[in-house]
Amino acid sequence: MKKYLVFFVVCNLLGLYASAQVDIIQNIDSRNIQNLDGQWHYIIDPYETGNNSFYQNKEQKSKSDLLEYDFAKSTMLNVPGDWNSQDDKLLYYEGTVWYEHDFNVTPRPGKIYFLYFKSVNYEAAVYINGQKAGEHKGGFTPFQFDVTSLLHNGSNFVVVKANNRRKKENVPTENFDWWNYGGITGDVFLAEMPSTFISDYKIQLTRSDYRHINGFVQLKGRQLPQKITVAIPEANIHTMITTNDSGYADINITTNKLHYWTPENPKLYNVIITDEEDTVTDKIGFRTVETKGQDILLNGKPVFLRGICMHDEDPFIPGRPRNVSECRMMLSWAKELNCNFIRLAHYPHNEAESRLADSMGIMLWEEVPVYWSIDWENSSTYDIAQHQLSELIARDKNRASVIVWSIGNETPATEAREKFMEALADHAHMLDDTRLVSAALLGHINNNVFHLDDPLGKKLDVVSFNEYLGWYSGLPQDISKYSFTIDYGKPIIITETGGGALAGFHADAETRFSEEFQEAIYKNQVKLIKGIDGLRGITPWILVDFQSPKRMNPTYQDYWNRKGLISETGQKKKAFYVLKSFYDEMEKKYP
Ligand code: GCB
Repeated sequence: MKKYLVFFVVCNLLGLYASAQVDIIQNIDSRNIQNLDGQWHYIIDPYETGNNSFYQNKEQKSKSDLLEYDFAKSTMLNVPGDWNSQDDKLLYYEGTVWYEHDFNVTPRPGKIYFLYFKSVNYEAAVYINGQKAGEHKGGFTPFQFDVTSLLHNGSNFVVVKANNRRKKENVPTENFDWWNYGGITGDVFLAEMPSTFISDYKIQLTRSDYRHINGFVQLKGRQLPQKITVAIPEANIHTMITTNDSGYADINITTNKLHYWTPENPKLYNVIITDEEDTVTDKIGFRTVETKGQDILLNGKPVFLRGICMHDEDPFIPGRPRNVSECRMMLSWAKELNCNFIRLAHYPHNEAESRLADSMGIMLWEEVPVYWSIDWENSSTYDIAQHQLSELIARDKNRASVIVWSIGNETPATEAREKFMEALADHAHMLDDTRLVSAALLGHINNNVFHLDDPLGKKLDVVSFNEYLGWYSGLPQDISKYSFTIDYGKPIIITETGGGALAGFHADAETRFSEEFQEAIYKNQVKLIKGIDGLRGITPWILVDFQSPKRMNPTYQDYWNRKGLISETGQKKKAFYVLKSFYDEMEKKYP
């Protein structure tokens, strides 16, 4: 066993990873923020020429000054937004792009200022007025820097070096089946916080106790300890707690006044937290999720997850969604399919999606990009995977919609991978014991039997796997010949199945990429999987066609993965209706 494996197993035993702190302000949108979104100047820098100078954002002072860059004269990109969809030169670009943006602020004495990024893919180095504010790795989760001491009164500038180059040791690694959208893909805010502020909180029901709200509040700042009130006025809850010297306080509230959050009635409560200087209001739903034998119980009642997979891509741009209405469009398509569940593959999505899912009544599977064969033996790869998981859980831990944390997708079982993934599963359980932990596993096929015996299944609350019978193995008409062996005694979710079709291309059910071929896969899959004992949900691959550099067939794909039930122009394929009628049937079985 490699040294680092021993190290992180020991660290986990000692609980050291428990202290892997993620400092992000909870519920940033509802804080006192200055929105820095808009047009930012940019410079494409494939050779990293700007490393020692661009952060200074120099201007030419005299006519003889030599300056080989000039942000003020450079063109602009919209923030938030990936760069690939905004400039033809950047469609396939992987490397460094420098961003620059001017803003005005009048810092007030006693306040603390944070520069907050919702997501920058993949590495970001951030400078304010020529001084380094900090660095971040990981393309999908939020991060912030305390910039109080870097701000000037009046005009300020921020420079961001963003780099999306794929690397073996990154998470995801070099090989993945989606577009490597680069840049500042999420909102950017300057948050003004009081000298002691509510930094973080978790307010959720305990795993199987419908009457017990559990969690914590974390204050940061100068005047600690402090008294805090937590109020849920509609449920007649007003609780007073006092933090310790580090600003931390546990929340324990017993109540029988709550209406529980369900997909059918996604009830959200205003929750108001107040300390001596700060107040934050959130909308939180209360529900329990647990497993019992092979059942998944939501508020104690067995559910069947009528799901679909989704990438975080608006097909009409095409690119990363930039606002709430684009996210709503995607979630509404899932609703039309009669889904009550979405797998947000394969990385953390735009935060708006979990907020929308809370209010639209959709349960979610959220995932980190531990995808295919990453660099299992590299300790810094483990650290970045774990950090992304911590950041995702830190961001979305108050969302009732999120019921599953997924620690990865299709990771081939080896000894090194086993240690890595087990540590990640422990980490997810340790950070949040109110949700289920899973991963999309791989099976193997022998004599028409699909075996699932990945040892990682033992660590997971729900056993999930991907299978492409009828597409990567055999043809649609062969599907009925297969059977499954899965022996964990846990609930099972099929996290991927399906096949590709070019919308509008019609032929017989044996013609690859025809809508009829895809339809036959869905018809036969639905019949086959009904026989799986313990099947408690499916999330076929995928709601909408998505861009992928790995899909190069010029006739049918043209750099689009065509396994969507809806095309990139919004056209529903025949298979959409097959899955919808299966879901209508399952809804009746699990009312
Ligand atoms: C998979 C992957 C998914 C791919 C899909 C495909 O198993 O999990 O990311 O896009 O197959 O289309 O092959």
